[in-house]
Amino acid sequence: SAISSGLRRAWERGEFELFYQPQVRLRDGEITGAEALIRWNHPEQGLLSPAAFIAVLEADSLAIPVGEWVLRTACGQAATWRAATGRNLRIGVNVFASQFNARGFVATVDRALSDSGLPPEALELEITEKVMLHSDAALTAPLQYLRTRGVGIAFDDFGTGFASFSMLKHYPASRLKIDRSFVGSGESPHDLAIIEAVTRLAAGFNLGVIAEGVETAEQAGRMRRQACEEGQGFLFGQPMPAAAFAALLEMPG
Ligand code: G
Ligand code: G
Ligand code: MN
Ligand code: NA
Repeated sequence: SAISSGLRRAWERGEFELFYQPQVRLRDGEITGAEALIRWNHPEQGLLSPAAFIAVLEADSLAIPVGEWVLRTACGQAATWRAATGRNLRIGVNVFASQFNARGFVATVDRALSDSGLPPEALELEITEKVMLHSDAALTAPLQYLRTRGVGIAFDDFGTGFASFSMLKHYPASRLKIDRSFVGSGESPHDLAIIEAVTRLAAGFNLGVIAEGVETAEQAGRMRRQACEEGQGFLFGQPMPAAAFAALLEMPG
């Protein structure tokens, strides 16, 4: 397809770029890190969201090389920001299904860490249920190894899938990311009940919690009262180019 050959060219020409969206401690608004989000800088169409091309990347076996580039770029960027600010910033990196299921995934993560000098604790891999469902129990061991090394494992879009509990039981996590569909409309008693259940679940498993899609101060306050430590969303910042995130950290370049 057109998008398919376009993506291969984009990869060869270096048209992918990482944007960064701040993650914030709800108690005091302090930036704790960022989630890296890929964009395609299309020569004619401008910035394209991954929603439009992730499936094609997966189908064309580009997800593994592009995913490795995302990981290495994000780790390098985070190491630079940590060195420049002296702050204990974390970077969240989304993992493609085929990347996660490929042999050598753990080695790729290890190499990204050692080449960048980023401490394992500063990296959080974001894994969705969709990524997990296509994997088998054999993947528990690599994830366990990464956790043991200190790498964070966040369950992304938590609560939206059919197997959230099963994931918790079978894979090691360090944090739950409450999906924005529960956060954004949290005035409804049903959404509130889900948020309460997820934060209680997190406490029971000794995991951190972060709310996604926080758009208003009311939502941030509500999440804080529900014992959710951190938030991410348009209230704190849109996904932005690296230079803009650096400016937000009040550092040069
Ligand atoms: O940033 P945006 O809303 O356009 O992201 C759309 C979707 O693409 C989200 O589900 C997000 O998790 C996913 N995504 C964004 N960047 C990456 C990436 O670098 N790797 C993977 N695997 N998924 C990403
Ligand atoms: O699936 P994942 O959670 O990784 O997707 C992150 C996506 O959510 C990003 O592409 C980003 O554009 C989008 N996003 C981030 N914050 C907000 C928000 O406050 N509101 C909405 N509607 N979308 C958001
Ligand atoms: Mn994510
Ligand atoms: Na999400």
